Amino acid sequence: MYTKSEQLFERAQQSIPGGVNSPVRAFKSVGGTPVFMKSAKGAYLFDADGNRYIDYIASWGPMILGHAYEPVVKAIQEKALGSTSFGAPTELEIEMAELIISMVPNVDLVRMVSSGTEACMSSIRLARGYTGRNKILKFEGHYHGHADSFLVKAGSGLATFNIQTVPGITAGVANDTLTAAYNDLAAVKKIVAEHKDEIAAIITEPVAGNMGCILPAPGFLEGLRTICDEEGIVFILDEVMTGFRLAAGGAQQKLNIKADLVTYGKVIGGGMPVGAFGGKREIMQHIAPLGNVYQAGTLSGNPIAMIAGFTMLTQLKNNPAIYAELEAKTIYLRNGLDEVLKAWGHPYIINQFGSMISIHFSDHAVTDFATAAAANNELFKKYFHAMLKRGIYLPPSAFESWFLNNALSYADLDETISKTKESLYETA
Ligand code: HOZ
Repeated sequence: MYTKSEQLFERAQQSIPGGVNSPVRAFKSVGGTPVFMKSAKGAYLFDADGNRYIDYIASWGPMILGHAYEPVVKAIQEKALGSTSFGAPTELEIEMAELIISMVPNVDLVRMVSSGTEACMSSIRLARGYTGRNKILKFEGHYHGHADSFLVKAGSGLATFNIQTVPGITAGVANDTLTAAYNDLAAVKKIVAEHKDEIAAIITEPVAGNMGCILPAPGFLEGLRTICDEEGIVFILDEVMTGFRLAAGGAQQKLNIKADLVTYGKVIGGGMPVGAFGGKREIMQHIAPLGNVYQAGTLSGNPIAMIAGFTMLTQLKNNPAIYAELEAKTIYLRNGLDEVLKAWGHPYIINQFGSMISIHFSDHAVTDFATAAAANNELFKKYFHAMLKRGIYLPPSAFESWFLNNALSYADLDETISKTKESLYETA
């Protein structure tokens, strides 16, 4: 007897590569059939078979207030009556830019795009155009979308599927991407010294979320900031996951760190396909039509995406208590998981920052890609499936962070903790 998800996956594979439109969804690394979703409300996902799951991916970040959040849904419905796209400027785009600038430190100008990939891709083009240099430095296990330059030693799906080299990326592009281990400031200094006046940008996730959740070591981000200042390198913070999630002003606010350019993604659209990059006027004014660094898009500033994002960001700006509530819930979950994992007696590490958290089955601290990859990810697969069958939807990879949403109740968290206990004893 096949489930509806199994039937849909079988059918999907006839017309969609691998049956999915983004690789991590295929469950390839954890095995089994991806669950096909039908709807979601608040903290719960409902699949095609009618099963309910407590959701810990929140559409990979954006559903901070829970799914189908009523003010956002209503705003989209009303806006759609006035057309879904113009390809011409609207007042709403100005309101959105003004709102972002009012919430985020260090942003004088902001350009809307349609995804985090576009935002990161455009930010490094801008950094190259601004500095006249070609190389960028990124960190192993970080994922900045799927633009060519970023697919060198990347996290997320590439780590999940152990893709070391991506066919289609030219040697020239790969040579212009330098990499260092996250949290290794000495390695960064060495690379920068070896490539004096060649590096246009250092780009980093402030809190890594594409190899599980990994925190910046004390002084690491500050050290990068200093190196960039000394060497004339553009410091880019990829806040696709952390922006508007860790605080209204993102990681910049929460960690008191200043970027030259900052990139945003899905969160900024309340779940609609949106991204943005922004920063200092001195750099941003090189973007066309002010400058010659070209970047464009018919759907940039799309009215439906803008109203969804504007409505959600307004809620976040007006209710800063949400961040304390979310963090308190995440700490409650961490403490509960810690208790059951400790009693279980096998090695584990919980990394948590704000409303991002993940478990690595490891006996040593997980601080970078090498330590994340050395964890017992076979055990993670078993844990994932044991949780899934108990109605808890975790990221289908140990190389992804979990994201909490504020619709989660303490009863949901208790259920997650008790089901973790059952799952652990079932898996090992
Ligand atoms: N890149 C996303 C997580 N880091 C996964 C996107 C998806 O598969 O939907």
